[in-house]
Amino acid sequence: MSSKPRLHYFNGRGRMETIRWLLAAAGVEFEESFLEKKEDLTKLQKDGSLLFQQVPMVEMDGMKLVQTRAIANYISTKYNLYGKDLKERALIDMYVEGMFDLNDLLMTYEVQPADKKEQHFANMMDKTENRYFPVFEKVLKDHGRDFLVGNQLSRADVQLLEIILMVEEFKPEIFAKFPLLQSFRERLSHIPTIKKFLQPGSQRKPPSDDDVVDKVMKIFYS
Ligand code: P9H
Repeated sequence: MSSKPRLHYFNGRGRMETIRWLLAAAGVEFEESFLEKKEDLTKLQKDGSLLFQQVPMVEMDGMKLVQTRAIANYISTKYNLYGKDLKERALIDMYVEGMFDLNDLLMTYEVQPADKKEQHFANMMDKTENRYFPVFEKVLKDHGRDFLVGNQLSRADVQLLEIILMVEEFKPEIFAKFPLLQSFRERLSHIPTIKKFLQPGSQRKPPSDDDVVDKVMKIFYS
């Protein structure tokens, strides 16, 4: 039984991508079991591997962890990505919960029905440009350090970089308004563990194309 964490999800971003980012940023190698068909999900549901009959599920340290935020909390605490004290943790939690709310909009765009896509896109870009990015641009300005919280890398930095790169795929011109987010992106991309995860051939997943969306529909909605 290898001691590497084993991630159970489909071969795409969705709710597991943030977990992949946190493990990669912490320099932790992991293995993946991809759900390819509905039976792969029902098998896990039937053998009691999924507390709430849902994935993401991560097998690590003898546990079958479910619920994306719970998994992210465990990994962030174990690998010292959660700040140096309770106050830093409170700041990090506020920032990453905002990021999860934005990421929910970004990650569900691909699986939107055609007639809802345009409205969903307009809303997610409006929230990005007028609610979330102005907050993180100001935090970087006021804090004046390399990282969002304290003076060490935390999960807030990793999850912000994940979101910046996703938004860049949708609307790169948006960053003209956020110069500090741009320099943050550059700076974080040079951290060795993150640089490695950004290399072609890493376990980072590409945006979901129609094949992946079809597979998601078959696994979770048929
Ligand atoms: N609170 C895929 C792409 C983007 C966004 C979501 C789903 C929720 C957590 C089976 N799991 C389509 O909906 C697939 C969750 C976990 C939980 C699942 C069922 C989803 C998706 C697959 N559905 O944060 O972990 O919604 O297992 O029976 O509910 S992910």
